[in-house]
Amino acid sequence: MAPRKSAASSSRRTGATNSTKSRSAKTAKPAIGAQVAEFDREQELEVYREMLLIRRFEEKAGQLYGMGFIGGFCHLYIGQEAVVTGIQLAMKDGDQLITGYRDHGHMLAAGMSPRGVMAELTGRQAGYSRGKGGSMHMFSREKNFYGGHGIVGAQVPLGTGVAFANRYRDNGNVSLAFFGDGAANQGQVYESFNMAELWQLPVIFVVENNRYAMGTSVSRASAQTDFSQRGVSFNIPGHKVDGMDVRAVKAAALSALDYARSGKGPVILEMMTYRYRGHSMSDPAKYRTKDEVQKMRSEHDPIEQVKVRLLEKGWASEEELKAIDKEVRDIVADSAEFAQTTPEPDPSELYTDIVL
Ligand SMILES: Cc1ncc(C[n+]2csc(CCOP(=O)(O)OP(=O)(O)O)c2C)c(N)n1
Ligand SMILES: [Mg+2]
Repeated sequence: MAPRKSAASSSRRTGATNSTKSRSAKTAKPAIGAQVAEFDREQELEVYREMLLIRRFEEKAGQLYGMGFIGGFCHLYIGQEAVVTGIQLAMKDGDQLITGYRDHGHMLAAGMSPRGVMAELTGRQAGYSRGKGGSMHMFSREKNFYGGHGIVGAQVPLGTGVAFANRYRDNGNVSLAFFGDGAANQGQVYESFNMAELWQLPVIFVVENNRYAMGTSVSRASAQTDFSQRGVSFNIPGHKVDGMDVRAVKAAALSALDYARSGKGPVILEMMTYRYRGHSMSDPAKYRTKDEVQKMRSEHDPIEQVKVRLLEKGWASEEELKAIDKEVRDIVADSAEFAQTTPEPDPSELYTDIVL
């Protein structure tokens, strides 16, 4: 912990470190990305339940959107569940999450209530932003969830700022900033990389590479498609991880969190993942074939992988897994019922929490 403290006090005085310490000393990169965490029965069941909750919640949100209960934008996380679930397992109390607009899974993984999230989607007073933020704008200080951001890439400098505050306060926490392959081409991302490495900030940059930014594939939009290497010119170590395997995600996150927490600075984790649904509810997804989606679903589905392991090892029966599904569906049905029946904000709320 010593280097973190000394660099922190330096940045407190100057706003930056003038340290002449050789940054190339960091070339011994931690071997992250290739390992797979071994899960016992309880852990397999826990991730199965967690990922299923996200999936069923998102399916229900999609239905409610189609029925007209949810307005505005709504971006579903279906297919990407292993990323936030595996990372959350590796985090410690006090570590913070921040992401873009594809954020419902992150909120549930952070422990926010399904009722509160669903009620925000339907624009109700009991929602996390009192019904005035919607899908892309929810926060929970209690659960260390810093949003929910509709401006592509905006969460990256914000998450870096959260890491700066951790450093300044010397609280030992790490901030995790999630963003997409499209966002990874933005200038503000590289300004953040530079400052994070310069000041050795405790931040993990998680690139959720789901192969598309709206309707544009990675290869059409990116000169360098290996996002794990995007920090090379800043001397930030980066690792490519199978983001469909929750065990690989957890193992990579544990190593990266250790590294950042010990004061060595940021790490980039490129999570190779895939979204099954369109970019948002209004996207017919004509830029890719149905076969491509079907292949991912049948060969790499993050939840199915856990299910197969549980069954093959004899750690759970089909009936037990069905019972978990039922339990999860009940939680989601309850949140949907609540979100349709709880009151809308009072008209007097039109003028609160806004900047004119
Ligand atoms: C600054 C800015 N530019 C453009 C947009 C429109 N936009 C919304 S999402 C998106 C694509 C981002 O893709 P990616 O970062 O890969 O995230 P994903 O949607 O795949 O999770 C774009 C261009 C925006 N919201 N903000
Ligand atoms: Mg993307």
